[in-house]
Amino acid sequence: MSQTPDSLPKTPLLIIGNKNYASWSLRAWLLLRVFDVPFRELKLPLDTPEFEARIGNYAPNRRVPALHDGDVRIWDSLAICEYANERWLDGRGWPADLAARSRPSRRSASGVSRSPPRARRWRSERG
Ligand SMILES: N[C@@H](CCC(=O)N[C@@H](CS)C(=O)NCC(=O)O)C(=O)O
Repeated sequence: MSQTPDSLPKTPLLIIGNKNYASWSLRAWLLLRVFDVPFRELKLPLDTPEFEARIGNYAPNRRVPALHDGDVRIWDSLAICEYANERWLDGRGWPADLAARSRPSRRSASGVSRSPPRARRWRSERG
């Protein structure tokens, strides 16, 4: 572990939707599980009144996954993976190869920042 402040409890809490079709949740869950990071898991079933009622207590963006590590609150799967990589994995969470290492952030960022098709068409029409 590269950083172990005394104020942080030993067992972080990962809040997820499910592991069947909530792939964002699964990514964070898999990283922690594959590297044997001890964590507790809280499932908030997607598209339910329970999710709507409780998610705001855990994630300001009202989405899963979210990770609570003591007072540290993290949301967004890539941010969670980056945090876990530094906090518990000493860099083993990402590939050693630089080009391979750029893949997760490139895929995740382009998924979030993708222009809607209409804007793309408008740009290509204008050259
Ligand atoms: N970019 C976010 C996406 C998170 C996301 O969209 N999660 C979905 C479930 S897979 C969610 O929480 N949906 C709840 C909602 O939209 O109300 C991440 O990587 O964590």
